Amino acid sequence: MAASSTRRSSRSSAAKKKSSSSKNGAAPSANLERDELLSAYREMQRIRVFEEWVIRLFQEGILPGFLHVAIGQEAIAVGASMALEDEDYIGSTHRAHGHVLARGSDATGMMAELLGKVTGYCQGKGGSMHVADMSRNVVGANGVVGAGAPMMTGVGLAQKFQDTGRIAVAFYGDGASNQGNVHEAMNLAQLWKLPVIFLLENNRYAESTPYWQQVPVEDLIVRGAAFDMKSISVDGNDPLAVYDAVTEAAAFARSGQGPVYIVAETRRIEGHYVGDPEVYRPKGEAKEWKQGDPIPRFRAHLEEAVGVKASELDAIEAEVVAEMEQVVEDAKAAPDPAPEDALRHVYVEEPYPGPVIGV
Ligand SMILES: Cc1ncc(C[n+]2csc(CCOP(=O)(O)OP(=O)(O)O)c2C)c(N)n1
Ligand SMILES: [Mg+2]
Repeated sequence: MAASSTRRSSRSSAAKKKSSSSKNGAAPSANLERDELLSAYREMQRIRVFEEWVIRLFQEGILPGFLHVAIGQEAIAVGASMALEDEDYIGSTHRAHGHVLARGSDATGMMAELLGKVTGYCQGKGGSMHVADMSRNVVGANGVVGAGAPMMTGVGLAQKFQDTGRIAVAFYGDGASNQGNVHEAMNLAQLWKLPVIFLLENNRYAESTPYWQQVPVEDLIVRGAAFDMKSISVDGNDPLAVYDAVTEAAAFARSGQGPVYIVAETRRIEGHYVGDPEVYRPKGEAKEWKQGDPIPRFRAHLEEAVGVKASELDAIEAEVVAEMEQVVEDAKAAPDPAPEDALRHVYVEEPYPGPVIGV
């Protein structure tokens, strides 16, 4: 499968094999090379700057629609993606930009989609909540909360039937974790030992409802026991911890032992949607949560533990800013869809043009 030109965090199979077979019980991330760590930092910055543009373009009235950013949650998207093979599948949520970019999807195609341009991933008809990129096995963002879990369970079933060796990852939130269909999906996935990772991003909010008002358990990890499912808790604001967790989960799922449940703890620094007045939020909470922002935290790690010079990280940041300026310029300049195509792409047009999952 061809990698997109913007893919930067793609890891060779050889590097992955080395990482997942670390000696002396060391975490797989201990084997990541310097350039892989810098790639992860760049990818987190790319997602952040992309979403800062999303906010700016919305505020300028240029970007239409209902938009959700995952600012502060970049470590999960990037750490998880680094641990997956290119051929694996992911299913995302309404907060999807980071997951999709981390898989190597083209940022200009993404921005064009958000702007409703014909060069967008869904020819401008999907927008932020429905972007999909089958060239990268991104089965799609999803506006239906919790719907990714049964979808990716189905994708996992296809992998098992066809013995592809690929796995399916369902990202979902703490709010989605209360949906019945998520529990049904986890139940079947475990019953049939499907190669699925249920990756719960606990950002402590579902729209305006804080965690304590919607979840009756202190720690969501206990729910894995209901399905006797291998369960891993992880600091979702640390990309290396996420990488380690997903590396372990992927090896387990790929080996045929069944699904894995991961709970990644993070924080929703911004509002639920772009423009959210956040009247429900305790004063000072967002500011406090920003202290745990994964990007400066990872930067400090790179400087202090890896010995990367500040100037090198500054240069990466400047390159990302320039890249995203170009992305926005190119996406804005792209043509709009033709009015006569407004009613097309509702039903499949024969012959079916897309790939069939698992074939
Ligand atoms: C089935 C369904 N119910 C309700 C909604 C409205 N809704 C959109 S986002 C959201 C909150 C989801 O919270 P969570 O799963 O924690 O994800 P987060 O927004 O925190 O990323 C809700 C209730 C929806 N889109 N779909
Ligand atoms: Mg949430």
